[in-house]
Amino acid sequence: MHLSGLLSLHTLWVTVSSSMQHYASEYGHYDVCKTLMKSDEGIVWEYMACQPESRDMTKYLKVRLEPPESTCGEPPEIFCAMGNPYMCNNECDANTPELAHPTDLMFDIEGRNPSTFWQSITWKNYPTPLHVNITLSWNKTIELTDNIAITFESGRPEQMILEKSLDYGRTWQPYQFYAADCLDAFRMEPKSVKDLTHRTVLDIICTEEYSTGYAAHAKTLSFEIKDRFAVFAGPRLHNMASLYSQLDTTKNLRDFFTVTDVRIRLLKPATGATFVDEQNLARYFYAISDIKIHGRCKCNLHANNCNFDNNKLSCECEHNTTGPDCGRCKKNYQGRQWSPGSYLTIPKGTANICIPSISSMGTNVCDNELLRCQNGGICHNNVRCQCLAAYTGILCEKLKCEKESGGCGSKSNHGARSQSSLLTLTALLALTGLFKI
Ligand SMILES: *[C@@H]1O[C@H](CO)[C@@H](O)[C@H](O)[C@H]1NC(C)=O
Ligand SMILES: *[C@@H]1O[C@H](CO)[C@@H](O)[C@H](O)[C@H]1NC(C)=O
Ligand SMILES: *[C@@H]1O[C@H](CO)[C@@H](O)[C@H](O)[C@H]1NC(C)=O
Ligand SMILES: [Ca+2]
Repeated sequence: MHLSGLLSLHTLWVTVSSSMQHYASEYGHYDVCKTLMKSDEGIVWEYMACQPESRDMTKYLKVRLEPPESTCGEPPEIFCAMGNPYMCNNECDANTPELAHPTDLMFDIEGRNPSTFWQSITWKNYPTPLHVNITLSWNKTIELTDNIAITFESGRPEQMILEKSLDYGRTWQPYQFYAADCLDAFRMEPKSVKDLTHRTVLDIICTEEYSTGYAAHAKTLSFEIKDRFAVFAGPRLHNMASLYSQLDTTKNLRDFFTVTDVRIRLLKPATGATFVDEQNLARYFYAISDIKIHGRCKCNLHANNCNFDNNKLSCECEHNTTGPDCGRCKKNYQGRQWSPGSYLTIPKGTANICIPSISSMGTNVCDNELLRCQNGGICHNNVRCQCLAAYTGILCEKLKCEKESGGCGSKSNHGARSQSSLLTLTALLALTGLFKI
């Protein structure tokens, strides 16, 4: 055996042992794109659906305020102590580091005391509403994987809308409404995320749970991603496989957790009372000490790494895909239409790799090196794809119609299709002169 054989055997062993460890601990985690496998034809790559790990996404965002001059301290101004409207001797001064409250203090490491925070101008123009938009942009499609949590040092706002964009800030949709009184603020019935079911999980709700004003012990406002996951994966998210298969088949569900930007629309500060105290307007403002957003780069299940280079996140695409989200096939790999990887079949999914363009293909039906069999099918003697149980078609390109899921359309249609693929297969076999095998 020569050196390259030894080397690939070693790689095989390392890959197999690490992936075994991996699959034993977590079911369907999709963190490797390929492993070396032993087969009848020798050692070959096996390709799998893959995704980058979930991480703290606040490190990679850009923040923008509307109006831009919403941060306090330019010129310096006096504000009242939070929770004590009669102690109005605090100063915000943008040009004195100890007294400044810039936006980056929403994303620094917390845990120290006192906490560091961004602070808005005060409501000195009452009764003109104090509206501030905080827009967080990644310039990259990301998938949220945990609750968004916003910590207010000022008392939580009485009215707020969390919004998202999926198109780099061109259009916006609400994610959730927050108000001390939903009917009054937004003409919406108050709801809790706990009321959501399979049917209503994507409903946009107004909640009163996070707007109880000045209570010093309750500072956090949440957008509950995990409770929504739990509708599919169970209360302790023990059945992620069920969530993944739902994500695979339901585009709306996938898109719901996908964003390029998030916007916090602050509409009314905490007042803690029915009436605004016009003698002490310096007690009303917004202050945020921390924002938590966890997610992963959306790479269409074609990458397990996402890099941050030149201030920009991008997927390290595998499976011969390319683009910031691995959203298309590489040049010369357009032998069939691009498609995202699939979480199915669980636990390894299907890579749906891009295959070489037709011009560079030979004439047999399939070829292990060029991997024309799809969805995990294996090329048998270059004439036939051996498909996994759930797939059919010459190249295993079709999902088998499951009786219980209602089939792939009307029976007659299906019959006609499979008959025509049989004809194609026969024709192909005759053409390549392999009919006698
Ligand atoms: C905040 O953004 C919304 C759209 O998401 C826009 O309608 C509104 O005018 C903005 N508010 C401010 C203060 O710029
Ligand atoms: C966003 O990313 C693209 C590349 O994907 C780049 O051309 C563009 O300049 C970036 N925009 C901003 C505002 O950084
Ligand atoms: C992608 O193409 C390169 C050659 O450009 C090849 O070495 C590699 O194995 C291919 N990967 C996949 C997943 O097909
Ligand atoms: Ca902080």
